[in-house]
Amino acid sequence: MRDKNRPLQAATVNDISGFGRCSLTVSLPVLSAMGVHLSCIPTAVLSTHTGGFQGYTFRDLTQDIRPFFEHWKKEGFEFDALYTGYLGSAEQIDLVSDFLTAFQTDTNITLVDPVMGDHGKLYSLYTPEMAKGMKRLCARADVIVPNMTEGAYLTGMEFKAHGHSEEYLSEMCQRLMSLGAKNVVITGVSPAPGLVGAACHDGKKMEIYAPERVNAQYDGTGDVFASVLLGALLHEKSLLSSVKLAADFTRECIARSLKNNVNPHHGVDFEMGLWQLGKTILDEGEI
Ligand code: PXL
Repeated sequence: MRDKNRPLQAATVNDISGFGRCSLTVSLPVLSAMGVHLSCIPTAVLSTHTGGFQGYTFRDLTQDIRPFFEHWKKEGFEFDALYTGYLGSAEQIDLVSDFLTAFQTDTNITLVDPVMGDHGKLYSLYTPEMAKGMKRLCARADVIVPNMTEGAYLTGMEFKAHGHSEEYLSEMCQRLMSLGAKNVVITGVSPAPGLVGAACHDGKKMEIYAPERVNAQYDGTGDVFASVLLGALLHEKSLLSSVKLAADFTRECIARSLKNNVNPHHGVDFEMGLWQLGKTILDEGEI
């Protein structure tokens, strides 16, 4: 049992994209606001994320990943959750698998966000070999959080941007769980025109939460969603409550960004929502 007086602790493996709110520049503030001490293994340092800018720099940190977590192991650090995000090469995926082996316990949560692509396409630096490695990483997860594009790639199913029937979503959840993931949360689910949200499956049943869509597309929303989801799960909320909190928070951020005319490649305006998010979760209020 965790000593309730010590802060929740999580470790994440993700890149740091200097500009354009995504990966570490999202997960750190979001999880901090939710009362989680987040430790980071940066996989790469980029000047911007890769989705929408030309000429970005990319400093690969693959060689640092093992020394980082071996040092942590020697120090005896323990984590209530392990969270993996954007990975830049097949080699990184294998290293992250070793990181999970080193820190997984019977009680901690492993959340794998199989960051591979969006809008029906793989990200520019993604290779088929990496997609294969990502399947193996998903097998090690308590929770995976693919979007519709990633769900389609991981299962071999047809990508559909909208019109997701219960049968289609249920088939995708089943196939994702057959990779080995215990719980599945698929984002970007649109069961009817004008609605968007997520489908979640805990191995027993599937539930869909799809509120009214805000008509805009922003980069980095997958990282906002996954970070809030993990924060809520760490606070022992149910899978469905956590999905609702993550979907509602992400939706509010998109609405605020649209209202403030934020460039979609700059990521969402989440900063102004953090205090309310922290209050909701730390007050132990109904969510
Ligand atoms: O938000 C996903 C993401 C994370 N990291 C990098 C990316 C992207 C999406 O484009 O390019 C570097």
